[in-house]
Amino acid sequence: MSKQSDLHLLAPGHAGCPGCAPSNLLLQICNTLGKDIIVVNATGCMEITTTQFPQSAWRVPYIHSLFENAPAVASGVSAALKAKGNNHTTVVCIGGDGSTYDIGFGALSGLFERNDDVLFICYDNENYANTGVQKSSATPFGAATTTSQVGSKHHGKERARKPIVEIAAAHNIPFAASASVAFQADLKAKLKKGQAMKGARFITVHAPCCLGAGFDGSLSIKLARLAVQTRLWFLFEIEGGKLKLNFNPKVEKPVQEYLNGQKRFAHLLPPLFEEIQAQANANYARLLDWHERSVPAQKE
Ligand SMILES: Cc1ncc(C[n+]2csc(CCOP(=O)(O)OP(=O)(O)O)c2C)c(N)n1
Repeated sequence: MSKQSDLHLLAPGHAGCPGCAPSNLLLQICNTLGKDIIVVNATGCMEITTTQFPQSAWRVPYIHSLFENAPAVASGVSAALKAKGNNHTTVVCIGGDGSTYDIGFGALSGLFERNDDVLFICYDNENYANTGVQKSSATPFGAATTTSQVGSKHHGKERARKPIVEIAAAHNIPFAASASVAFQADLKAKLKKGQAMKGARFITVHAPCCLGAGFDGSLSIKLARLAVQTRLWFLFEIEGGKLKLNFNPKVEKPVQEYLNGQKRFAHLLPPLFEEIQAQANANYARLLDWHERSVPAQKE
C-alpha cells in the first residue's frame, strides 16, 4: 500500500529549511491543482531546494527558467499547448517576490498585457532568500535585510512594499488575488478558481521566510496567520475592477504581535511601531472602502 507522502505531487526530501512556508505552499499548490499542470519556475529557493541534480521533488512536468524570462517561457508553453489543441492542461508559473515584483516583472507585465493563458503564483517570502536575504520591493517597511541595514541613520527598509496585486489588476487581467499560506481553505479556493479561468491569472501568497526574517520554522504558519490578523497582509481578490476582501480584520490586533517574534524587526522602537500600525490601518481602510464600493450588499 502506498504511503500518504507517495500521493503528494511534491515529494518529501527536498532541501527547504525545516518549517519553510514557501515549501509548504508548493505542496498545497501541487496537491490542489492536480497532475494536469506544467510548472514553469523562476530561479530562487523553490527551484534550488527542489531540483538538486540528479534528483527532483516534482511529480508534475517542470521547467526551470531565468528570472527575466520565466513568464515568457510560460507564455510559450501555453501557446504550444493551444497549437496542439490541448485546452485542459494548466500552465502554472511560479516565482518568488524577487522574481515577481522586481527581476522578472517586465516579462510578467508583458504576459498580463497579452492576457496569456497562464496561472502565475508568487510565493512572497519578502526577500531574496536564496542569495543571502537582500531586500526586495516586497520587503516590508522597517525590516532589516543585508541591503536594508540598521544603524544610527537607518532603521531597515525605508519604503513600504509595492501593491503588487493592484499593479497586476491594473493590467485589466481576469483575476488578481492575495492569499496566505496559513489560510488554506481560502488559498485552495483561489487556486481552484484561478485554474478554472482562462487568460492571465495572478495570485500572490504570503509565505514568510524563517531564515530571512529570523524566527523558528515551527512558527511559520502562526506568524503568517498573525500577519493577516494584524492587517499587515490581506486576503482579497480583484475581478473586473471589483475587490472582495475574503477576510475582514475588523478588530485591530496590534502589529507588535506579529513583529515582535522576528529578528528582522528587533531594532524597532515605539515611534516606528506607531508608523507601521498607521500604515496597516490605512491599507485596511483603503481595501475595505474598495470592497464596500464593489460589493454593496455585503456592507455591514
Ligand atoms: C538576473 C539575475 N539577477 C540576480 C540573480 C541572483 N539571484 C539568484 S536567486 C536570487 C534571489 C531571488 O529572490 P526571490 O525571487 O524572492 O526568491 P527566493 O530566493 O526568496 O526564493 C537572486 C537575486 C540571478 N540569478 N539572475
